[in-house]
Amino acid sequence: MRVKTYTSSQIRNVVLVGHGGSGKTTLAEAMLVRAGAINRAGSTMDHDPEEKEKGFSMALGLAQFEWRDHKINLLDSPGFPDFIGEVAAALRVADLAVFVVSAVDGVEVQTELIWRMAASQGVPRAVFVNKLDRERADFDGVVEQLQNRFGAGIAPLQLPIGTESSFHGVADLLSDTAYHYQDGVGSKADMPAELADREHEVHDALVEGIVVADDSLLERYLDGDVPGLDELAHALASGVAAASVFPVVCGSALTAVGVDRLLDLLVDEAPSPLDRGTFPVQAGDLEVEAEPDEKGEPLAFVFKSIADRHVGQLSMLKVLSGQVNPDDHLTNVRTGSDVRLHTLLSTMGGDQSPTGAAPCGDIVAVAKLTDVHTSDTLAPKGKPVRVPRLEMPAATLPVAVKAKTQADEDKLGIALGRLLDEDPSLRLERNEETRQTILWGMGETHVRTAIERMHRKFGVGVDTEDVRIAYRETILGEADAEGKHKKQSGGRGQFGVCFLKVAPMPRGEGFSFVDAVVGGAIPRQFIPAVEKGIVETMAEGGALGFPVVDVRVTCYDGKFHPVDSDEMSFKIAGRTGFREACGRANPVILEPVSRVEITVPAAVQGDALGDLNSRRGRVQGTEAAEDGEQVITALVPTSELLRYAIDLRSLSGGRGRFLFEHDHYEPVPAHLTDKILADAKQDQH
Ligand SMILES: Nc1nc2c(ncn2[C@@H]2O[C@H](COP(=O)(O)OP(=O)(O)OP(=O)(O)O)[C@@H](O)[C@H]2O)c(=O)[nH]1
Ligand SMILES: [Mg+2]
Repeated sequence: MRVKTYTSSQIRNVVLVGHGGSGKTTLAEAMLVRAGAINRAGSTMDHDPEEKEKGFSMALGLAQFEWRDHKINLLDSPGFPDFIGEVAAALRVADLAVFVVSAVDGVEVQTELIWRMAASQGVPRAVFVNKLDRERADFDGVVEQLQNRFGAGIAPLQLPIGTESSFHGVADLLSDTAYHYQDGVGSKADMPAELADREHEVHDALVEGIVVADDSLLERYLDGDVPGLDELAHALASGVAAASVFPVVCGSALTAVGVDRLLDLLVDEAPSPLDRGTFPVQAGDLEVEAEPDEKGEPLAFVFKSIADRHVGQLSMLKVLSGQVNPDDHLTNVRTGSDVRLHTLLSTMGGDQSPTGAAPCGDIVAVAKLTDVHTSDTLAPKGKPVRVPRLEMPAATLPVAVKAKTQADEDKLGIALGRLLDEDPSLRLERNEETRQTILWGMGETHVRTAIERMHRKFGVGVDTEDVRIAYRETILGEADAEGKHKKQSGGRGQFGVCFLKVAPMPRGEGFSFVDAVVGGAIPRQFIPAVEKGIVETMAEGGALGFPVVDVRVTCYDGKFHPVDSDEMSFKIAGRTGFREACGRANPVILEPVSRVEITVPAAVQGDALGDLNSRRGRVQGTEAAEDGEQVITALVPTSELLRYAIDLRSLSGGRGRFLFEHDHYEPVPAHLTDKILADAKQDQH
């Protein structure tokens, strides 16, 4: 089989991003149909059974195809906020993010958030205003919104021809050309008379927008010399690559109007991987800039791993420098192990086919790499440069997971590992205090689909349960008790008595044991047994049943029997004495309190503060941030944060985000104690 090879400048890495339901997947498939890569739209990009069933995308889809002698590596990303991790991975490897915006719904929350993510990473951007065939589609309105929100770089390159159900073409402003569509294919046509005046006006505005980005062009323009089409297109491409100009085109993914013009835009105006310039890598402790070099040594980054039903594990690589060939040996920089690549694969949704060498900038899939995970760097032996790991937004919704059966239990660890490799926006935590395994996700849908996927892909049944809070207990007062263990049964008996005094210690000090026994009331060799009994009880649970902290125990007296006393007897005496003393020393439950940093639009700050108040939060400060946002810092009991990810999303219309970490323990208010004790009892049954 002969496989066509491409140079780096013929490669375009493009991701479709935007709010859920704006038409990304439909557009991706329309592009594939138009380019002749598939025959029929409908099942290439959302090929996962879950995606088919739910009708929206949950994971990155990749389709690699040709348009006008260029290789387009097209990534389709999910718009649903729970799957933002997929967008983060795609933005790392894409050289252009095409924002798909519905002409009916306008610029929506997720579009704004992703725009901000892309901007912070300097990713070049363009906009496809979609659904112009629909009722109430408003191209001008969307352009105005784009300009208001994203600034002067927004450059509309087209105007729609016809409206709503009669929408049938696009007018290219740069070339002054109209395209009319028949069955998804555009052909040049006369500029409609009703558009001519408007077209001229917008054309001039566009030319001015482009020439200001280029000093020499601007000078000539001011001298009355209007640059030619090629020069303008060239200047536009530089602006796009520099992420300072954001072209806006339009169409309908459903009727395939404007889709081929979008493909042309990718070839003519989108940067190749070489145009993106240097990228940061870590060489030892140093961060340095590396160059995408077609002739350099190979360097590849794993941006996505997929557990595929047919081929097993698939690793998606972007070749950041050099060329990667089938059967190459590279080193996994994380582990130092040799990695043999075998066959390189080209991807069309859920299908793969063998392909040849991957030049600098290309994206390629490789099956069954041993111990290679998402975010790994592959480099030649002895060249240990490392590409920074993917940075994922914080997963803030916890759910406790538990294997359904023993057979599931045996496979759980491995399955969770593979799940996290496939989706690094999930996080796993083992809480030894509550003996729960916690899966953290971005939202309810995220964790639910992760659990479904564990079942479907790895055959592991998982139940979820409420997350238990790691309560502890301490004492507020001092008290004494006698711990006595006495047993007479047949032969040798058991006997040990200790007198204990317990007293509170400052928070975080843990435990101290004072041996104040005098006159041999307890023989020396048994005193450590008393302490051991106390330490064990502290861990197992004190008077209220929770692990005990911050207590000083003084053992000040005791009794023994020359024959019956032994270590075990004193250990048990220590346990009973300690538990009893604590019960008399005003025991209280301690709860974990987290430090939370919440970012919300200023408009909902009041609501967010009111909500924190109802969660027993104590606000530490508020501060204005960029883009009219406010950052609130607060101390909030951790038990009040378990569903905050869901509540903050609805409270802020999807715009709020937060981070939190454990800060300290403090006593639970008295009115909540009974409920916590009742819940804890329930959990034990
Ligand atoms: N009328 C019309 N409907 C469209 C167009 N593009 C997409 N749709 C419809 O909009 C709905 C959502 O389309 P998708 O392509 O799944 O949207 P998406 O952006 O991939 O959605 P997520 O994967 O959830 O982010 C589907 O019912 C499509 O048929 C269009 O240009 N015109
Ligand atoms: Mg989709």
